[in-house]
Amino acid sequence: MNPLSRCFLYGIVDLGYVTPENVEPMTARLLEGGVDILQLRAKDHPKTKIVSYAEAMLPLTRAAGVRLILNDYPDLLKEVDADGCHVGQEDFGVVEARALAGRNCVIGKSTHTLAQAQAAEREGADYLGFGPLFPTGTKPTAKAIGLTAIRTLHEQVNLPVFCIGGVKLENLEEILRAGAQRVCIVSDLLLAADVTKRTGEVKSVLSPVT
Ligand code: TZP
Ligand code: MG
Repeated sequence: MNPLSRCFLYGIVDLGYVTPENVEPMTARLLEGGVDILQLRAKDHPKTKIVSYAEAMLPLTRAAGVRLILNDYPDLLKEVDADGCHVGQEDFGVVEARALAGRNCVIGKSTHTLAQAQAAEREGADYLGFGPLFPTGTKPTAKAIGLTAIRTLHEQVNLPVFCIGGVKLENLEEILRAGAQRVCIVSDLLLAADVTKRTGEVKSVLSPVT
């Protein structure tokens, strides 16, 4: 399994963009393009459906050696053999999420400020999301934080940090120049005419030598 330290591109199969029938083919395209870690995000979908989407994705993520992370519902890790769960500031604490998962797994946490990132590290998160950097239609209510905090964050926090929110192939170099090392991209991958190709292009900017 790809260790988190070697994960640079985080993809999300987001049911806001992907129909249930396309969960499996979209998973295949993202994996073929080279995502290093993959999340299932299905806002407002019933838990039973989330379990079935995850079960459709798991054979593919397993074969690729890529971790599958469930958004929002740590308790579902008791039902599905996914590798972890991602929680927001308004969701569960990391310790609570681990207890609900009931087994060894990866817990990621969304953060929007340096203070939240330091708190999530103290809580025992395995990785962080940091953003939204830019306004994004994928999470329209969230306030953009810009690029200025990224470098300090990496100096102060010793966890893998995935910068998220409005990250695209076209602004990736700018985000890396601001100090980002890892990114999570949703719509720029899922809405691309050729998802595999776009994912591969992003990957090669992130890790040109690997
Ligand atoms: N959390 C912060 S921004 C965001 C999430 C889930 C959405 C990012 O989506 P996109 O389409 O890559 O801007
Ligand atoms: Mg959440």
